Amino acid sequence: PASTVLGYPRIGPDRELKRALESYWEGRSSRADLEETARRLREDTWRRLAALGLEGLPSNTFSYYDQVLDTAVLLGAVPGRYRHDDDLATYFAMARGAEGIAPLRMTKWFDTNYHYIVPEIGPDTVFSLDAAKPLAEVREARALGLETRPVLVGPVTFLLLSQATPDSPDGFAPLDRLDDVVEVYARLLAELAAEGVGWVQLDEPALVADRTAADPAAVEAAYGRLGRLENRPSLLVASYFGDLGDALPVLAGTPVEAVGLDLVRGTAHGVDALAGKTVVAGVVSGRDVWRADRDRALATLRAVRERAGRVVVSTSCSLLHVPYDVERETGLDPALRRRLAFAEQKVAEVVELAALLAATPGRHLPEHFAAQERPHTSRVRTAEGRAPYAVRAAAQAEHLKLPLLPVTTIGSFPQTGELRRARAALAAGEIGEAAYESMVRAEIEQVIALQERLGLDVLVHGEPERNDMVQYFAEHLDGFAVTRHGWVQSYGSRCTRPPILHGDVRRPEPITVRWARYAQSLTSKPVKGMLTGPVTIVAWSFVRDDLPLREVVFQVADAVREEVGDLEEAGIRVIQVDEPALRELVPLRRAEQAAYLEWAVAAYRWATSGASENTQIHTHLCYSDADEILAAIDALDADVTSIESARSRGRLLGAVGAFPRGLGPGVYDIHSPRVPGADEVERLLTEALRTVPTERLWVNPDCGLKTRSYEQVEAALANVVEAAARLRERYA
Ligand code: THG
Ligand code: ZN
Repeated sequence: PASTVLGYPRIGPDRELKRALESYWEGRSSRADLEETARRLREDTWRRLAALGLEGLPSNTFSYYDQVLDTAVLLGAVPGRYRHDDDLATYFAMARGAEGIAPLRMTKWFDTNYHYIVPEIGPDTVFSLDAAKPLAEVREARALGLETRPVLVGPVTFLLLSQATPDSPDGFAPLDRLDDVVEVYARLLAELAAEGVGWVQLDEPALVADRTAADPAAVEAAYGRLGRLENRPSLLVASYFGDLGDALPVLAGTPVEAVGLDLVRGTAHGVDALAGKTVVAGVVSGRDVWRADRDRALATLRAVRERAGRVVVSTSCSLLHVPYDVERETGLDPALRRRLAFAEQKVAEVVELAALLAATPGRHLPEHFAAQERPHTSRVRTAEGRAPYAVRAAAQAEHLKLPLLPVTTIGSFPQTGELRRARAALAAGEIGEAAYESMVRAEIEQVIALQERLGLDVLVHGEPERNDMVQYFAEHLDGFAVTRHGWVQSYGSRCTRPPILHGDVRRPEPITVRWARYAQSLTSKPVKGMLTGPVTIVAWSFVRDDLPLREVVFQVADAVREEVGDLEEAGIRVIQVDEPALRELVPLRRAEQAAYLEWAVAAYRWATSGASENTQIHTHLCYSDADEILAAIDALDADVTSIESARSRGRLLGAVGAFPRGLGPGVYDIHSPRVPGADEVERLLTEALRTVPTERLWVNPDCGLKTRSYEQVEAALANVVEAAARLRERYA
């Protein structure tokens, strides 16, 4: 085929799959209903792609939850504790947990905002082939008259993204099981060949990041073996999110027929090694929402064809990361809309480029089309640092008069369904601003009253007026546009609607001051201002590509800095600025990581260092490795850092040492419905006091409370307050 895509969104143009999943999980609909919705989504997608003229159609890009989880099921890597006689129950138990059984870990998919389920592989994991899903989809498409190319996570990436089972011996790594896993893939290829499948795509994105030296050897072992199979479909091995690096020549040396390259995030470097193979050239970005630069793409395609021989035009990665169709965004400024391309438009671009490439004779073009870098003056921002921590701590102790072991929460409270419905009703124009605002006011009053009654020390307003922690700010900043239907799957049934950052960012007026001031007017206890950091706002948006990322982030940091100032003006004495995406933007290539962290941290400090020494700056960091988190906490220089620690408490506390600032290792695991008792919390705090100085220990849950019920929250917080009071007695 002359044109293809590596993958396509599956949540549904109107999130049909989300609704079908949630309805099935809540017992409001049957398995047959869910399967019918899924079948219709697959059919609609195949028909649409065929109608757009795409020649190579992918299958098996649909998933009820996640493609890595699907691969674990395909290989029989299902830990015993999840097994049910019903295969769908087993699948969802792995993804979401079951009665008293925690789900498999979830983590982000490379540097995207998509999250995958982490398989558990041990030395004694028994692999077995369950090819039902890819085979069924090939047959389903064939019944529609369409031949498809099944897409699978490749064996090397699958094992590199897995984690060892808890009882694995030290030194064991899932990649140790490569030979056994490759044997299952060999059987799968034989079954697909028997099914008359012409091509199979094996995704190996793990090869683009810096990996241990083991990986080229693993590539050679896996694709040498699979390539030499007599009875198999043609193999396309696709990498994306960067360059294949030293894995490229290794792959070139194996008998696979085609290699997919990400020519947006990566380059055509070394493509000569692929002479004789087909290069699936990913020139249309699967990650951003901008129309492709056609001439530049064409130049790249011709250069690749000259050096490698056969070329298929493709997207740089799966289109899973972009919304479905920008034509539906009738509310967008037409001038902006013309610059945008979502999944549908990108398929059309791939088809058009394939036609152009085939039509015009290959005139030699400059190999690397000189990108028109737009001259820009990066503003110099003298981030005069804040006063040293000791000075700030003394000023804040004086100013805030907090008790020892202050109790606070992370920000969100359970959101009542009626509030979500009210927000939808407001958006649909069914209720007016006044009615909606009186609901928000009532909600804030309830949340403040609850925290007062429970005896917390630093309160939050519960964020009832906010939808998503990024979209909310984007809606109030110039330079951003928000979509109505531009949903993108983040994990399982959960989606985000990334704002589009298309121009210079400016803050026309205060964003959060009104509700913060209102909440503060209800209590004498300090209420935290809640802001999202500049790196996260940019990381979870679609970003303009005509300015360096650093410059864009600093523009947003200017806006956050102004908001901090206005909150202080309004009498807010504690302000939390969260950067959960700080690590998401860390470049995959180690060599680029230090430079990124340097400017990302500088942007955060720029956003917060305008605050007076009396103002206490908090930040919250979700679960991550202790040592990484320490470097970040230190560099961000927040006065207080709350950290999710339910799953790594020991390591984290061991690592923090004599922590130089306020620290709140979570004492309530909000991922579980279980309510911790006061004794348990007292033990956790006593243990923390072994490494965190008494006057710097904060008491807080692991993370936001929006996924819990009010009943659980009230009981848990009461126990947390009780435990802190007991320790205060003892340490007073
Ligand atoms: N917002 C954004 N990205 C995120 C998070 C977030 N990435 C990482 C982390 N949190 C996990 N991802 C999500 C994404 C979406 C949701 C929860 C966690 C979620 N979405 C609502 C839904 O699908 O029903 C819709 C929210 C909305 O109305 O915008 O709950 O928090 N950007
Ligand atoms: Zn968190």
